[in-house]
Amino acid sequence: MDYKFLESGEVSSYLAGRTEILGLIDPESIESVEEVGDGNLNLVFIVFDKLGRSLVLKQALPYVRLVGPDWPMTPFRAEREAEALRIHGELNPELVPSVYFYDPERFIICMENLASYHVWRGALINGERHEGAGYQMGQYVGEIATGTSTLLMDQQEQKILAAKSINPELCKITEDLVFTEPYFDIGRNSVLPENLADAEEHSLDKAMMEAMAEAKWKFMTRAEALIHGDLHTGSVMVKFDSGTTGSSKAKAFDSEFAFYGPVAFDLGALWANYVIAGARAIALGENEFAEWIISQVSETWNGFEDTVRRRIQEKGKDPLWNDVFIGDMLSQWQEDAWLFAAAKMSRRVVGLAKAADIETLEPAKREGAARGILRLSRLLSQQRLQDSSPASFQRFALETLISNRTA
Ligand code: SR1
Ligand code: MG
Repeated sequence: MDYKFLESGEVSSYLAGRTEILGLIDPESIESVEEVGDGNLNLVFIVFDKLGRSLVLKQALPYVRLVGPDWPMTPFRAEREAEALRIHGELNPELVPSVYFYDPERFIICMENLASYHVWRGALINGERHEGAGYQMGQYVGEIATGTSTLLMDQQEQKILAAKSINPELCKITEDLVFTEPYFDIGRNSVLPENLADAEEHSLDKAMMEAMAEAKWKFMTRAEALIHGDLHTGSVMVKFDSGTTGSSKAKAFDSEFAFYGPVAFDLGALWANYVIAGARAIALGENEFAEWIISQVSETWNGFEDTVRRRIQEKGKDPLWNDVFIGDMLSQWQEDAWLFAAAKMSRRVVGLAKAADIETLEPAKREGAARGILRLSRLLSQQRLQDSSPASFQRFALETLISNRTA
């Protein structure tokens, strides 16, 4: 494969003549090009012209950026991302950045620069409360759960889209890093010396391993909807909404892991990352802020459930998919969200690709935060079978994180 890295010096000529960006930026008066990619996989450039207009160029590298060329990775994932952004954006025009064009030869997505937004993980680390962000992300997942599944899509169109949306290489990353490697280390796991015993206890827990087998099987076989596939707080941008006092706007991006998978995986990813942010706040003695963060579990669930019920009422066509069936589906998604949240929170503690919320804590505080997350993930993986309400999830999360705090 002939692969050409995008260089900042060529951005002006690269954009020249692209009719899709006419009026959005002037390629002949580019003022600045800054590479800002802080994720694990890609190159990301923010481009400004002399009038202050901007856009983003995101190029999928032919390897995993976090590790380097020793871990090759298909750049065709950019096509999956561009398609998911387009489809999710049609269902959620307010909750997804616009795509201006996709370049299949250079694996580059040209998209809206969310100039006044910040990555949610960073905003949480800074102690910002973005009211409404959790609910909006629940709405986003609810629109996808209904709008890309056979709940609302035309049966033929849905099958064709599902066939086109396979993303085997990116799914394999998740299957390995999230479900298997935390229990069967192939040399990519790491923790503080003070947490070695916690990591060992975690990896040897038989009940947890059984739960993870169930989680991995569901991830690999439940082709329900075109899910985001990596919906942590680093995949969400937030900003305070100047128009509405006390509320914020949120947008989901970075959907290169999108594939037809279980809806609850996206919910669980959000919940897990609220726990991770909450663990940081508790480690720093900010319990009130931690309570607010963890309350986003219910907020997200409410946004999701409201959207699913509303969409089925407005547009549902299949008479078999009545209120009783939708109620059963919601119960199953709720229980599975606990399962996936358990998987997603512990992998960020023991496995490759950790979370800045925890990693930037001084070791004495990180020790308790990491231990609390590992213990909580095991508790959640079992307790989901008794009571899978978001309120109960939140109670377990706060109690466990507080009781394991160190320093
Ligand atoms: C090798 S990629 C590591 C992680 O980064 C992404 O955000 C996904 O969560 C993936 O597991
Ligand atoms: Mg990402």
